[in-house]
Amino acid sequence: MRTTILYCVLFLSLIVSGRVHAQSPAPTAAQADHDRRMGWFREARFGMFIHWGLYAIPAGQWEGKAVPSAGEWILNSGKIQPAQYMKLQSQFNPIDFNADEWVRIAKLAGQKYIVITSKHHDGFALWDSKKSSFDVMGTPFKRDVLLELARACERGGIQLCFYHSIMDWTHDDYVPHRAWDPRKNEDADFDRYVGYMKDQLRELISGKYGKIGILWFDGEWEESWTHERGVDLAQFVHSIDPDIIMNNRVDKGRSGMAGMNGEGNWAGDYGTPEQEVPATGVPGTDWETCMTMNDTWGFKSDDQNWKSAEQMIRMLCDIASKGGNLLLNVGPQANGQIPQESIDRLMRIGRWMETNGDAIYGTHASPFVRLPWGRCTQKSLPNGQTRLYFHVFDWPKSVDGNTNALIIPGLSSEILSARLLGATGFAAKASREGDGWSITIPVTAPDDVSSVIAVDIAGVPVVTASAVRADGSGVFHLSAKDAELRGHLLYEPKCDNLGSWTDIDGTARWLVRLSAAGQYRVIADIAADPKEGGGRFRVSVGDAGVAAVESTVAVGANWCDFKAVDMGIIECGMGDVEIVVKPLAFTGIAAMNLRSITLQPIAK
Ligand code: H79
Repeated sequence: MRTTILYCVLFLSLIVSGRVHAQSPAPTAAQADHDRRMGWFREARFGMFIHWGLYAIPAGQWEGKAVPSAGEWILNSGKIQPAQYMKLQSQFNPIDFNADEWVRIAKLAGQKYIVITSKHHDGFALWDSKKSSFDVMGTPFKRDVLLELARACERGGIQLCFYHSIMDWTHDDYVPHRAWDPRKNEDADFDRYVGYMKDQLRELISGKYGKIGILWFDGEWEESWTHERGVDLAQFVHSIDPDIIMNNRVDKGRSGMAGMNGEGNWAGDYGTPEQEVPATGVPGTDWETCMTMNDTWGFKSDDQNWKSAEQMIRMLCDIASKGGNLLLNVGPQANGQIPQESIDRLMRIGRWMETNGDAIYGTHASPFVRLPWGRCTQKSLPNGQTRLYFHVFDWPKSVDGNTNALIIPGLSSEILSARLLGATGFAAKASREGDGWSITIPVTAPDDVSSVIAVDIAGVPVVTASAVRADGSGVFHLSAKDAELRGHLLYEPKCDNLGSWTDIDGTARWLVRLSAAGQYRVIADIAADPKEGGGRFRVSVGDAGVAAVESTVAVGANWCDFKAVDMGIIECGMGDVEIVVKPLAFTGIAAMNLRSITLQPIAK
């Protein structure tokens, strides 16, 4: 075993979030424009994604065989000839389609906007398009689905938005054609394709379908789509309606599925993490996580891998606490019905939103880096006070069976009032406790998924970082859940670890309070898949890495096969120090999964 001495230094800056409202410079015209467009979106926080098209007919099966991958990708994943796939048009007849019913479901769920696929990658137009015969009017159904939905949204007070794919697998002029497509790329005229796409978009945003909230572009990653084309398309859309929000996929700025833009000046109003929730929000950046309820966007008959309503409610709280929106997908069946499994979950989410919606709509990101029992969102009140919403996932256990308290660590601000959403009879009282507050709460949680306590404080929140303390034996347990994350890595609930650690600059950190000087053994609980993972990593004090221990990632059977790695011994003075974990080198796509770091005191 290699022994390394790591000297701990005092970590000085304790105040992590005073929410300093410094006098900021006047916004640029572009910034002001963006803020004006984004108003309703920031208020809404929760929307319904609808993936619906011809792919709902095969529903994941082609010629009797299940095609792996998402249902709407069947043409690509099943290597189906585009001409063959297009014949599905003659089978599209969703006699149970009822736009008012879809809107009713979205509203009951508490969703404020709908983003529906006007056109997905397969090129099929779900509206009456004068520019293409590959549209819904060429099906036996012959009804303008988008027009019916637009009317229903207008009646129901839901903001309608369109998902529109740039990539188009069936259009003659889109390149590149799929590799198995006999059409030659040389025969295609991509400029003509872009003209066609603009013509179709003009049909969608010129008023016939009401005022469209978002154009949600996708399929921008192929090399035929360029930054110049993205900027041009965004200008084109705004020349018709300057209020339309566009996601970042109109341009080339998105870096991977994490969905946020890399360095550069890109068109588009917001980032689009797909199937993941960022570890933290990015202050000053708008974003929206899009997420499926099972593992497909377009309906698949054999996908029963449903997330629970509990998971999705907590995901919504988590996202709001990081300043983002949740766009939750449904994939209606070929008959026009939203799967019952989706409806059941949306109704449960809706019941929660009915009581707790105030803690989601129009809120801003949490002023806390982390809270041991849940999440926080906030709203500025007109009188200069701030309302903090504490989303309690893990309700505290009553010590005596009669009284109970929620500890809010690190909140310096004065609490003026506290109340429990959805529990009219209970009067919550707040008193100072340690570096924060204690709030009286009922013995049992009003909602076993997440109960919300709304707290009004004077001014803007002043929060100090709350350091991890040693247990009774002097051992520090630094768990994945409690880490502050920077860069691309995620908390993964499945095996309770930090993972998707694909970013060499991605760090996990904990503030630790050492009440006495001494030596500590550093144990890291690590897993790595033998094919995909591996590399070296470091545990250090602060970011400089002057004082650090290093180890090779222990590779096991899979991503959840954890092994304890003894990294060596550190010597610490007393005080608050920040322990930082960072990968140094990868041998695969991600370095490791980290479940915990343990600091064990060495007896003198
Ligand atoms: O419409 C749903 C999916 O059909 C679609 N987006 C959601 C909203 C989707 N398209 N592709 N994918 C999902 C997965 C494809 C990912 C990749 Fe890539 C495209 C991997 C490489 C190219 C993402 C984009 C990562 C790098 C560029």
